[in-house]
Amino acid sequence: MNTIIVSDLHIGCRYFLSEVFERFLETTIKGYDLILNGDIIDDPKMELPPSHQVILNLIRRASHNRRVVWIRGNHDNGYLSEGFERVQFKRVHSIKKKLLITHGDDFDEIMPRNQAFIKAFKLMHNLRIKIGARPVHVAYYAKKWAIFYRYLRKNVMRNAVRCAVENGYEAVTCGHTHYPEQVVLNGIQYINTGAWTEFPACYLVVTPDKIALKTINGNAIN
Ligand SMILES: [Mn+2]
Repeated sequence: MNTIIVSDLHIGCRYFLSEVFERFLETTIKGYDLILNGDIIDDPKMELPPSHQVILNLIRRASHNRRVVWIRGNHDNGYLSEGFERVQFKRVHSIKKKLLITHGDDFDEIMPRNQAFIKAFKLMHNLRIKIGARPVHVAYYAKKWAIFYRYLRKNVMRNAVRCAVENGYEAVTCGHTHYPEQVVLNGIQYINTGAWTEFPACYLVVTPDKIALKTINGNAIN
């Protein structure tokens, strides 16, 4: 069975591209298994706007005629909702010995240790919006901090690749960094599927002979 993998939808977040994702679910993924690789819900305690609730209903419906796996990330860990009996919730998933799939927060040694920095950072982000700057998702703002962001990205990448090597996988895919990329490091393919809170929204297509990262308009990412 062929599989499609997406990550970091952040359903409930004002930047979630709900209409784009709805179209994607109704068209692109027909005939594929679906893997949701973490941070699918932005905040489990928050009530969802109706247009976002629709997406959860579509995911629920999709699970009745294909395999749907929901891998927990740092945002949606502990999320429980009725009607997802056919969805498999887990922290790590794999497709044979070929592809290791996990959100990536376990590989992140930087963010959890820098709570004070994150707090200050969010404060500045909020202040910036209050001053009148165009509101952007906090991850988008983080990308302006190029050196810190690059360090975070590479840290997740290096640890993911190390984990793939140690466990005998040919490739590994994560989300978490909100930065779509497909690279080869130490002979291991590392793919990050980015986020659905900004363009280009990406998805990974896994077939018996290839692993390809694509944007929603069908283009390959590199
Ligand atoms: Mn995320």
